[in-house]
Amino acid sequence: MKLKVLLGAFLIQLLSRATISEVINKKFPDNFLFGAATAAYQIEGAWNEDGKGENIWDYFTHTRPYMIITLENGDVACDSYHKYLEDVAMLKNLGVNHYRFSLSWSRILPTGHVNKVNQAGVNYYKNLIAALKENGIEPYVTLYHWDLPQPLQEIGGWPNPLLVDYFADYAKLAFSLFGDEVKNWMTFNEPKQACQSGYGYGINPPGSRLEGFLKSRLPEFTPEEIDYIKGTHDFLALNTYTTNLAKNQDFDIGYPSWDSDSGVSKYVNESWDGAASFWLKVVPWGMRKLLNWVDQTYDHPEIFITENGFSDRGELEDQKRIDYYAEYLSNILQAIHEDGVNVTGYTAWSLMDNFEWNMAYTERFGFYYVDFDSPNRTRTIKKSAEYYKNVIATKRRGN
Ligand code: LGS
Repeated sequence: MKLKVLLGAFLIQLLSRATISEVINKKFPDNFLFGAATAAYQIEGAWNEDGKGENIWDYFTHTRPYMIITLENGDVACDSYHKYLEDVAMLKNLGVNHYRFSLSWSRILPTGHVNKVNQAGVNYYKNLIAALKENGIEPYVTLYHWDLPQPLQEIGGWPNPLLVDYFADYAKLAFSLFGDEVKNWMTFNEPKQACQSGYGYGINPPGSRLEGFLKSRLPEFTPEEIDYIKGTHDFLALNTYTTNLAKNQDFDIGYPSWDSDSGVSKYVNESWDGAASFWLKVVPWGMRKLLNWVDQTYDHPEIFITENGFSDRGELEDQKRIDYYAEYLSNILQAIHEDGVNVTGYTAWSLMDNFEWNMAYTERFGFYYVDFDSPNRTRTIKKSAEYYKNVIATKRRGN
């Protein structure tokens, strides 16, 4: 009996070793794209320079500083408005194929409306895009990463149906200004997160109160609208960081439920490793499971991972970040090679430490360390940048 158990354990060991080394040696497909991401409010700074209008994050952090853990804001952030050439050099050093960044709507249209274009803002993005192209880096542009022009909030914000037209006009303008150079566009970053944090928890702007509806507060699409949008996407953009377990609320074990309307409560396994962000547990197998779920639920779409990453407090020897990436990338490799999921790209969050919303500069996700105390926002390369560089160059998870 003992011998059997031992033999079993030995075989399992052999098997798992084989699988691990197989995965380590597996390559991403030749045309697989690696990139890094940021967002305008989190990095640009220059909040009121050169004609930029105020947006809801400017307004929120200035009028309710206590909503941000350190009372700080993105007024200067990484100062990328002035230092974008350094950003491009950092991207170039990583060897990324693409850079996902967002346009600040109010930098281009200070009032939110297309009748007043801020040429300095347009030039900023033209220059950034040109510098990226010169260095062989494809721009992947998000139109909306949570920073609505404040004047549009003053007419009611997103619940006002007029916003559909404002957004469409802004999007068309962006396509006409940058469309010759930019071939990959993303509409809204994490609409669910923006709705939930802005209108549900109220921790993000506009910060409305929890309203105690028992059913969905979202407007519903008409059958015509459903037909209209069907098939209009080219790929499915996926941001993912962690995994929760779900259970019937009756068996609550005390972990806070984030979805109390649904009767299901979420929890995590306390043995999972954590990051600096309280919600971020390291659950690499969750990546493979999620990719398979999306693949099956949405009829085998092209999936482009637009965010994935790990936070710490700012270590330069950031081994935990490296381990996170290695394990998550392994699971993507398995989803591609073993499960046939059509994942075509991966975008790490983030190029550099930046303004992490309510957590300000206390949670750092970057490949580059940013010194937010230095007036020129000095950037320093971290060990994980060297790791990612190698992943990109070899198309293997390495480590
Ligand atoms: O910086 C953001 C990253 C970091 O973690 C990025 O701007 C967002 O697009 C994205 O949401 N990011 C992110 N997401 C994790 C969200 C977890 C929220 C948990 C909230 C509990 C109250």
